[in-house]
Amino acid sequence: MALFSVKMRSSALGAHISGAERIVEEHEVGTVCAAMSRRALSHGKGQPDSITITVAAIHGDVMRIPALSITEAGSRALDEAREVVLRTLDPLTPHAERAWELLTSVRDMRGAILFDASTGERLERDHARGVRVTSMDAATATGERPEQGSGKTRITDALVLASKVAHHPAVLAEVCISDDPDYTTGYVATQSLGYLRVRNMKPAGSPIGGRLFVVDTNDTADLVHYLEHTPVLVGGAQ
Ligand code: PML
Repeated sequence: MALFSVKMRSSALGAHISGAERIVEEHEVGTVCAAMSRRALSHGKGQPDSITITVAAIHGDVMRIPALSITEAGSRALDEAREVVLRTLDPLTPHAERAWELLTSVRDMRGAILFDASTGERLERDHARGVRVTSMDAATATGERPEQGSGKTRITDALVLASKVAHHPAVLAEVCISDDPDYTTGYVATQSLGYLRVRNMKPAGSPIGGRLFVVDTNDTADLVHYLEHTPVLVGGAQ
């Protein structure tokens, strides 16, 4: 069965607005491209002036991994959200506060910050762009999913991405704050903790946000290659 990777990214005046990733069968390509463009045009961050959709055949194997389990932190305000994140990162890096400061000072990044656990330095080559995680989907995409719209919700997309990221042994944790001004729930994820949803990660209406991966590696190139290129299906029967 031929599988295709479908990627969308949208921008306005050169600033990133949104992105989406699917892995689908050939007969789903048209529907998914149409759904992705509709979705790009109705994003909370505003109207894009450019939408790029790329379709590429996947040659070779697709990795299948389990989804992280989802739990909720129940944080009622920004300082409680910050505490949840710092409590999770503290055992993993002596620079947890710096990680939080960094993530709450960025916006409109296409990709994620790679944050060195031991030094607190950024490892990604392009700080404005970050490292974009691509080539992934929920395993249910291939055949079992009803054909209406893209069939994806924000949480499913985030869980798929977080599961792919956490699966690499160099990644100790991920923190995500949505850069959609209308969406204030984010998450912190690790392989052992799972996907912990954290409400009130930022004030309503704020454009800040992005993703930060706390990593421990001597081989950044291998990690970036996995994040950007290895096709991964998440969940379903392994
Ligand atoms: C985004 O806006 O793409 C980030 C989504 C984070 C989802 C957090 C959640 O509700 O679980």
